[in-house]
Amino acid sequence: MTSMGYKTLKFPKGFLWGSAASAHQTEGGNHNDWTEWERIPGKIKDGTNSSVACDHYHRYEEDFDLAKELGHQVHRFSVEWSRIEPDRGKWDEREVDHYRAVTKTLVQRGIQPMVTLHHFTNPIWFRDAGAWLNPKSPDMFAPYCRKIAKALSEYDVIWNIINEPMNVVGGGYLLGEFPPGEHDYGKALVAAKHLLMAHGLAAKGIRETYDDLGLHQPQIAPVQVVTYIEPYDRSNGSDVELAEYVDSLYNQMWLQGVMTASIPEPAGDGSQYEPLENSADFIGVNYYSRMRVSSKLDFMAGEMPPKDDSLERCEGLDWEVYPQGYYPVIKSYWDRWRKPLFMTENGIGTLDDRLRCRYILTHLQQVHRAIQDGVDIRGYLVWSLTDNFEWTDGLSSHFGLIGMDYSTLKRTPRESAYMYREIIQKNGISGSLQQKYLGRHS
Ligand code: IFM
Repeated sequence: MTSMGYKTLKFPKGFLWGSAASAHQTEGGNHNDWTEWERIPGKIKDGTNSSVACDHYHRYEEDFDLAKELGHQVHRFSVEWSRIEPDRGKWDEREVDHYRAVTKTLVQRGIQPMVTLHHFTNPIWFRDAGAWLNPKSPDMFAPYCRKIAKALSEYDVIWNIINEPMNVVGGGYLLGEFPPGEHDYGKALVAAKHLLMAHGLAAKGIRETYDDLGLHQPQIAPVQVVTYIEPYDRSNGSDVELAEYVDSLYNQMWLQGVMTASIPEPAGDGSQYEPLENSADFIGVNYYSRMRVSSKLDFMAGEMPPKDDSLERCEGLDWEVYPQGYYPVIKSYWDRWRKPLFMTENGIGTLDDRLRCRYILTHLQQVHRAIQDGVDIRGYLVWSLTDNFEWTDGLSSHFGLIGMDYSTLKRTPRESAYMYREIIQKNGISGSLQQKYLGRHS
């Protein structure tokens, strides 16, 4: 059926729809390396911090009631390592119970839990031990992963291990915008190597934990942030070369390590790392925008060419809205690895909710196109369920399907949340919905 030229877009049976969030951005009351980073003047652009955030730690039932009402079938959240292991080797069992209750609450509402074990934040003791620069960091991370795998094993969880490792690397060790605030290419590569090893050891630990418990193996996935990278000037060979280099470093290297069970150059020497074997049942893909790079600028220092003014933007972060980059990044992962994909994050920070509707629809059109072309995509998650603490942008960024009044903590679903519910209910996007939000088809 068509409506003003738009085709109804049907998604495969069993396709999972939902949203994603993380502990530090929503819970409030954490004490980790980011908490201390936020207190340093100038680190968070609007001067806010995550001390209360959405108070999700106490209000997760309310949030999951809303997710259910909005039709969500899967919810991706993270466990906060610093709560579980506040000192090395010391476990806080009450916090373990807390995340058991969080997971159970989702399951009771018929929502599939997808659990991330590391979403940017580190316990203070881990930071003080040198964090991801410490050669022992993968071994320090692994016991916590086993602990949580066992604690949540009764709930049929899908496991993500480390969220966007290359943003941990880029933000923390190259651009210096995340803790520990380094600007050092060599250190960035060391961190990338240790994050890769940490993924492998964690996956192995989860698999062994399930085996020991006599349970079926769960689904485990790396979650990669992937940006569509383009040369600023296509006719300039140096720009083209730089774009290829940045793509290989930022979008490909880490994942290549997971998929080939090795530590690829330049983070390593290409040698095999056995724990990485069988550490990806699917690939989690987080996509937001494109990035243009120019050889006339110092990319490693974060210098970027001007944005395209004809494109709409994400507030604060100033990312270009670029749905046409989604299909090629999806397709390139599929062509290279032939592994199922899950769109684990996609969304926009804006108070213009009509823009959020357009953003979701135009990106889903690309996901649908990839599925039509044979890519095995298992689901799609909007970032995020509610507005939350957006790292360097603090509380002034609005990624939520549900708006948050931080003075009262009142949650109010936006129009986009209801538009998304209609898509979920139909497991598809009608022509009239596209016409309503995107206007007449050209
Ligand atoms: O808020 C972040 C999230 O923590 C990781 N992926 C990108 C989102 C938007 O910046």
